[in-house]
Amino acid sequence: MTGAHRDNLPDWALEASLGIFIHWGAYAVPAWAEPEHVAGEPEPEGGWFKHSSYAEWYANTIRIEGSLAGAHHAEVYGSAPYEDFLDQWKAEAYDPAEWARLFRSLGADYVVPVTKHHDGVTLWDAPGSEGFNTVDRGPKQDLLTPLAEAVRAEGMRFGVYYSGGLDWKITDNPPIVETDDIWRYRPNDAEYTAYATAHVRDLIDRYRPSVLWNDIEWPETGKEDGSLDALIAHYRSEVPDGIVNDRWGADIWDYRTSEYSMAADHETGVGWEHNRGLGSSFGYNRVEDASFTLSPLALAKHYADVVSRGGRLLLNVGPDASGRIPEIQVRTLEGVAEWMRALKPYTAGRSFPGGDKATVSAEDDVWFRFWASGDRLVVVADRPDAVKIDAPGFEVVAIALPE
Ligand code: FUL
Repeated sequence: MTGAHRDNLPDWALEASLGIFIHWGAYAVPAWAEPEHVAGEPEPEGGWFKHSSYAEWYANTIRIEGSLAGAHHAEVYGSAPYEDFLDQWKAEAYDPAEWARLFRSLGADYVVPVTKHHDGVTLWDAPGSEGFNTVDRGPKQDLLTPLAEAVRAEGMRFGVYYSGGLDWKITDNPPIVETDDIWRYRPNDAEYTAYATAHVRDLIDRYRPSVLWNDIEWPETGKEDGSLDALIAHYRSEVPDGIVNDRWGADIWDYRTSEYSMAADHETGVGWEHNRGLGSSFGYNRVEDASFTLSPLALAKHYADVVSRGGRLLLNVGPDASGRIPEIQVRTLEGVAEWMRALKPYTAGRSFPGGDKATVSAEDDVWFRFWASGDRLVVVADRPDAVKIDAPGFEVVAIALPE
């Protein structure tokens, strides 16, 4: 193993097929975005950022002139600064053991909460974050420690998401209205590098995360002065079977990620990871109703599709400000939990493509996916009886989609 890449993913990551992402932050207080657009699909007129369906981008979207989010904010909150939401975020119903039971009921292998999103609020008392974290304000507690404990008590692994690239507490730039602005307005200086490095080091030392999931690259100074390499080396030595994602903007990654309809070319081999929300947002969006949310059947198909192509699904939940996972999301998760749990044993030991020694076919109107799991050929279909399977030497397991 080098610092930059693992030679192979550890067994647990190859066996895993389902992770749960959690985007929970001060943005859960307003919990508002236009839900119509799915990331990576053709941009709406006026651009993606102005109409972003990501509620966790609220602090940015409301600053874009003419945005509906801005109008919504003015109407409901007047000129109140985003920071007020941190104090209004009470987390009064936070019950990580209940979350963990729900995630486990789906057969999840690992859980990755956001520990600092682009708004800069840290969900623990990160070094140097005094006055802008959930211990000093709002929930008034380290939200990560009890979650790590609850997740591990249910036999799952615990990972962390950290926004190394964007931190709107630190920067004071115009809003991001086009993709290039992300790179233009990313803090890259030595001071921020030291700040972010100390945060991630603290996350490693306190929580020993199995997944280190950085977002929007890493500040340039850290790439150049060797401190990012040292940070990753520290992680490797502290958590030898931990894995690192591919969003550092450096030659550092153990596996590739894709998000909604973006970056599909990253989906190769076994062990990549696809992330998306149950609806079109990661953070809770109160505007999303069932029409914007994956149904149990749609989630089952999405999961089978990702698994059949060698990937893991990192499925996001967006709790509300009290800490409850909204009913609309719970309905889908509970509706498909039994089915996903039953599929689980057949998702391990995948080889991809599953079918180089098998032929699986059906009429066009039959939905099916298949893969090899050890010496089994697993077929998931809406009508398994209508699928022709020729798989000499394989034990065939045909599984019907849920109703
Ligand atoms: C993106 C972020 O900008 C989104 O808000 C979300 O966190 C997603 C997982 O990564 O790049």
